[in-house]
Amino acid sequence: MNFAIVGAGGAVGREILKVLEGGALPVGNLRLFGSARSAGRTLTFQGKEIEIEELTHESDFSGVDFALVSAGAIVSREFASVITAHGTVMVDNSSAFRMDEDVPLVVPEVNGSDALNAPRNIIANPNCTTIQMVVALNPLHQITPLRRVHVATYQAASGAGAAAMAELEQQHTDIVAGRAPVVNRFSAQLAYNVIPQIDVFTDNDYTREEMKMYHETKKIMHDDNIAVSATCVRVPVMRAHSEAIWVEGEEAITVEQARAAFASAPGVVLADDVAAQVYPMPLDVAGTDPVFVGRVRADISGKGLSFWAVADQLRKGAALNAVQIVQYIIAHR
Ligand code: 3JN
Repeated sequence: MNFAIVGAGGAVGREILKVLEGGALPVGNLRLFGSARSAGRTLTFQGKEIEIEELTHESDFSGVDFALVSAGAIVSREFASVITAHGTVMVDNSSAFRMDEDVPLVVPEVNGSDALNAPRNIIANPNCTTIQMVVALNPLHQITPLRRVHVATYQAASGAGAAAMAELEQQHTDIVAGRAPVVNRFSAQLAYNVIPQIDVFTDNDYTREEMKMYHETKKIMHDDNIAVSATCVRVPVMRAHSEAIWVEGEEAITVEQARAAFASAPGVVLADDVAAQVYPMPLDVAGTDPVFVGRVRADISGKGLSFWAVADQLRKGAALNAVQIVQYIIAHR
C-alpha cells in the first residue's frame, strides 16, 4: 500500500516515520510532504533517502492510499481537498476537523469502528491529552458510566513541537552558563518552572486545550453526559505527558475493580505498586507505546476514584494513534 506523510519534517512527522520504520504498516511507496522551507531535504526510510516534496495546490495524491497529516490545523484545512481528491484517506492530527459531525474522531482502543465510516475520507486524530485519558477512562466506563472527570495535566515540551523541545534544552544550557534564557515558544520560561496555560484562553476562562479535552472525550466515548474539567499545565519535561485524573461514575468503582479493568484493558499497562515505589513517570515512559496507569486509589473526599496516567505524547498521543487508525481500517474493511 502507498502512504504519504504530510509535515514529515516536524516532531510528529518524524515519529510517524519511526513507527513505520518498525514495520507497523505494509509500506509499498512512501511520499513525504512539507512546507516550502523543508522541501528538498531528505529523510531516510528503510535505508532509502526520500526527498520531501513541497505541498501545493498542484500536489497529486493519486495512488496514495493513506496520508498521515501533521502540519497544523491551517494546513489541514487548506489542503484537505487536495489530499483526498483521488480517494486518499487522510488521517489528520490537527484540530481542524475533530468536532465535524461527518469526521470520525478515533482512538482505536475505544471507538475503532468509527473509522470505518468516513464520508469525507477524513479521520481525525484526537488531541494528545485526550487520547491517553480516554484509553484509561474507557475500561472504567465499562464498569459504570462515568459522569464527572477532573484532570490536571503535566504536559511535556514535545507537545509544542521540536523547536519547543530545543528551547527547553537551550534554556537549561543558558541558565547553567549564567546567560539569560530566551523565551519564544511558551508564554514564560519553562526551565525550572511550570506554566498553567496551554493554547489560548477561551470565553469561559478555560484554555482551548482544556476545552478540547471536554468536547473530544464526549465524542470519542459516545457519551454526552461525561463532563470533563481540565487544567492543562506545561512542565519542563522533554517527552511524555502525565495526567492526575479523578473520576466519578453513576456507581462507585472500587480500587480492585479499577485495577482489574486497567490490567486487562487494551493499550494500558498498570504500573502500580506504591509499597515498592512503582508508578509511571515520563522519563521511563518516553519512547514507549502504552498508556501507563498507577497511583490508583479511592477518593477520600467522596465516591470517586483517583489515578495517574502517563504516555508518550509523540507516540500514543500522536504518531502511533494515527498509524493504529490505519491498521484498524486495513484489518476491518
Ligand atoms: O501542547 C501540547 O502538548 C499539545 C498541543 C496540541 C496542539 C498544538 C497546536 C495546535 C494542537 C492539537 O493537536 O490540538 C493544535 C491544533 O491542531 O489545534
